Amino acid sequence: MGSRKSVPDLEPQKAERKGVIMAQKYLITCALPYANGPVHMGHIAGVYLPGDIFTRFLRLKGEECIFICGTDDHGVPITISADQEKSTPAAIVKKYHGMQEAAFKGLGIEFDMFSGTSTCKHHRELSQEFFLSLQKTGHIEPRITAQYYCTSCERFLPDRYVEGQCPFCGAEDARGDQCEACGNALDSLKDPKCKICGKRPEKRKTKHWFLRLDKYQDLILDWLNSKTNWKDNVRKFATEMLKKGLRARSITRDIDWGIPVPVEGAEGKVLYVWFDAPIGYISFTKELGDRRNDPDLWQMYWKGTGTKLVHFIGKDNIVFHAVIWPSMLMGQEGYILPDEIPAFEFLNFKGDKFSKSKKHALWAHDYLSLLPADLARYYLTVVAPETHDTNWTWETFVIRVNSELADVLGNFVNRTVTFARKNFGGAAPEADGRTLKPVLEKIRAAKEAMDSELSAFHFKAALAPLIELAREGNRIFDFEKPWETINASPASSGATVAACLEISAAIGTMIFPFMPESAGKIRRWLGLSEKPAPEDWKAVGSQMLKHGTKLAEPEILFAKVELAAIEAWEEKQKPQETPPPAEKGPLKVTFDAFRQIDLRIAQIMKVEEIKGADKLYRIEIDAGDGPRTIVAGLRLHYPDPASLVGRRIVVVANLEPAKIRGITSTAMLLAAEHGGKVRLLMPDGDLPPGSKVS
Ligand code: B3M
Ligand code: ZN
Repeated sequence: MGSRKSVPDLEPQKAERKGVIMAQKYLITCALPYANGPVHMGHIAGVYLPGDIFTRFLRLKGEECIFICGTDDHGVPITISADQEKSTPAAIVKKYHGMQEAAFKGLGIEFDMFSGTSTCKHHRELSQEFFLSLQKTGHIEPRITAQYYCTSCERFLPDRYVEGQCPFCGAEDARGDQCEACGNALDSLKDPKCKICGKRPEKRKTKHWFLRLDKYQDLILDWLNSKTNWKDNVRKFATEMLKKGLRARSITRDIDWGIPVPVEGAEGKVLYVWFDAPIGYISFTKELGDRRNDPDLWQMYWKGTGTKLVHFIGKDNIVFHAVIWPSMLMGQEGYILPDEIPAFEFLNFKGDKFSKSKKHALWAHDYLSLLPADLARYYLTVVAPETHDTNWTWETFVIRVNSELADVLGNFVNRTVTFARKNFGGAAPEADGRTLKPVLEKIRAAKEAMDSELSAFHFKAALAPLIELAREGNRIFDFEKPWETINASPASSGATVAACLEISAAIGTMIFPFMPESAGKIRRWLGLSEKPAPEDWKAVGSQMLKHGTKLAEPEILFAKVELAAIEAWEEKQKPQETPPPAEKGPLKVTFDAFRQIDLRIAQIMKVEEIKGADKLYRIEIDAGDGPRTIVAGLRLHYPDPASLVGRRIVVVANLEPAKIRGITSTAMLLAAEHGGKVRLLMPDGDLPPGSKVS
């Protein structure tokens, strides 16, 4: 490996360009969201909505595609959230996976597969396979490196566990692995701090496995140079990384949540989350094959020559998808490479970045409790951060929804269908060529514009002609005044209405990728199937509606929204601040509160040292209700573990379990401290384990 010839994957790409491929199909993915929080409208705008619109559009045109996503369940983002929420990584993943899945569904974002990297049954094996085959060809190798280590927390501090100043741009809150401000990948920080305790960590030697990205420099460069049609931001980020020269990157971590590194000597280490996450795209495709009873499906897509692989991602994920992930794929046998990476910029919220920690966000599930999905889908398309950062404000949301959706699109369709039902016996009147011909021409022009713009990932520009078509419809309706001609010349009134119904049918079909629910309503009123099929797309621009088609009773397509009501709702959403304690001075605990603490006598059964933690013991106790485990910082104070065994001590037995060093501690022992000296509390006399302390 390493020589240009031996990379098989570049071949299909070349073949495709020559057009020798038979069955063209699309594999569309959206970045796997970390399962450590709900999704907000910034995520939706930049990744998931464009992915969904694009997939719906391709399906509408009859293209074969699969749309793959799922949660990114591993790595430090998850363990930090678990620490913060006093929970476990698995519980955090479960909670947010469910929330995210529901939010996507609520917004009409319909993946064929929404799995998760910790739950997909193919994922561990496939990730380890990737690792092993790269190792076999010399593209992964172990090295001893110095990593941040916090002596007070007694642990290594990978990635987000350490924060400090970025050595490149000077930003204050850079993380151990990446600076968000300048996008640089980091391995050292100025003025580093432990994220857990705030102390300054030291560097300690540890063994890690490195992906030899340096060996891919030329291959990636050649490949990127062939992507002349890619968006500027993608080319810019990727080529900048190449200009600095690709360097070997550590792809293992000292944490206990993730995929075990499948080699000897790597016990206790896991794969770096950015190594296993993109492999999820493949494992989830395998899972889709299981679900469809089609075990070859994944090969057809990932190794078949006719697949166009499209990754929808945010700009912060560019280097991973345009440089590192393709290198990982090139190092395997027979995989295709990304064909398109339409990365968006960021959507801000009211002028500031979305921020979970600062509680500055519009969460998708909150939005859905207030307003219909299609309004957000529309607004997020017209303010899409396609080429630069954009902004969600409720003021512009209200203006765009009311003046474009309600006043133009909704008004046009509603007045047309209502008038037709009332005056033409509940059915479509007869069209005439003179009125219909120019209308069909306009429809075809709008369709062509939408088609070519969406094919180039210009979502805003693809939607605009559809609103323009509704505007045109309103102009025709106003100019021809069918309500005036209905008595003197019902045929000419009918022809106007038939032309307007035709526009409505075209709009109802073409807006399906953008606003599927509204599209379904319009089509149903016009006697068409709610979900348009490829034949419907083909029919747009020739006459779609037959004379006499029964029309269903419409409801208001888009009700107007009110800024004041939204602001009042938002005010109610705000988390209630916990009131400050009424008086100063030490906290007083009521007797009832104190009685709730389950203090008991317990006996120490077993004491073990914890590898790599020189202050901690793993202690097994009997607290009268079966064995329990405690992780306690006693090692320096009781250096001989055997001296502790058999002692009776006092424990809190109803404390919430906490995970310390990968061990779940289910009780807390009581000890007293004076001048740095720590001594256990022990009962006076021979009380059996489980005795209540009061
Ligand atoms: N979870 C980063 C993110 O959510 C990461 C994406 C993985 S895509 C393979 O921004
Ligand atoms: Zn620390």
